[in-house]
Amino acid sequence: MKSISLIQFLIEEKRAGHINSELSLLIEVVARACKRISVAVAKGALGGVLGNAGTDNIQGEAQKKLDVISNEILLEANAWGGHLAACASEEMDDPQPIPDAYPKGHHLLLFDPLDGSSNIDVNVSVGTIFSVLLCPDDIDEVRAEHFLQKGTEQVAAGYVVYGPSTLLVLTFGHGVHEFTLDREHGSFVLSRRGMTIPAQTSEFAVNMANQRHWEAPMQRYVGELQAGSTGPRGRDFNMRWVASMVADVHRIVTRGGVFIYPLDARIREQGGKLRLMYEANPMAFIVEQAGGAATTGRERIMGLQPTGLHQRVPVFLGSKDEIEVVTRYHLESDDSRT
Ligand code: FBP
Repeated sequence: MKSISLIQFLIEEKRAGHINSELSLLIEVVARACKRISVAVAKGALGGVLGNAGTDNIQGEAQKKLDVISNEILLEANAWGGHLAACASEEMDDPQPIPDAYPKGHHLLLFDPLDGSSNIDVNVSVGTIFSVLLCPDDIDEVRAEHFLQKGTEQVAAGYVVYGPSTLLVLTFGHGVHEFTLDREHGSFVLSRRGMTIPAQTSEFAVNMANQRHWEAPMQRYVGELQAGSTGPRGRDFNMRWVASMVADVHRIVTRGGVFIYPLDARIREQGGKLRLMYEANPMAFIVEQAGGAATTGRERIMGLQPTGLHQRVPVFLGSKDEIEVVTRYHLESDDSRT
């Protein structure tokens, strides 16, 4: 395959009318920032970037040094480009306006600067997840409420995996495409065009340690997967859990599977573990664009009306047939209780 750089691909997408110049520039800037994060992650202990930063984020989670460094790299890179009205991050309580010194654009950017924090210090793949929305017209000051748009309003979404190789996976609503960072030339090169998720799968990803806290339909679903060929599903299933959403989802976008972070008794009050605006929605957009499905166990994730910038939701995503089964089990269980 003739090598196509990310820049070339963005020009093609512009010519096809899928994106405009401002969105193209935005993606270029985010990709460049992620190249810098990739260098910082790869340095590890030699760069003094491992361990805790000694501060907590709005969710009361201890911030890792790389959480803070990645957040700053993305903020700095996106401040002066003129393609953004504001951005919001897992690591910041409130949206970050574009400094008055710089021109403002028409897009809103949300990101989880470093996903998979529990894996940073043990050299397991981590990543960056981002979502792009349009900023409502005629507003003087961008506030959190302007970001609270349904996932179906996203104009772009992507993630970067910092693993053995650094990969950028992207959608503008016209399929899902993967780019690999060519470290020698310092540029992202198209490595897979039009990725698709098989409807059927025998692979599931969930943190089994939380099983005793799960709802009944979730117990039923995973119990049947574990029973395999001796149970009602009549075939065997295998399990994987990296505990970095980007790595687990990338495996699914590459070869199929289901990823589940359900509601459980420990996290019922907060509504789930993963965040809707910069984890669930961008991953749901990518998975749906690759032919998969993404629900809360009950509703389509991208159809949810957000109520808060750091809102959490249950996440069930991946191969369509399995998401259909586990969602049906939850709805049947709800019906049986009414
Ligand atoms: P952050 O690291 O960005 O907070 O993301 C949450 C996350 O690490 C996901 O990447 C991952 O899927 C999940 O939490 C792992 O949860 P657990 O520690 O329960 O296995």
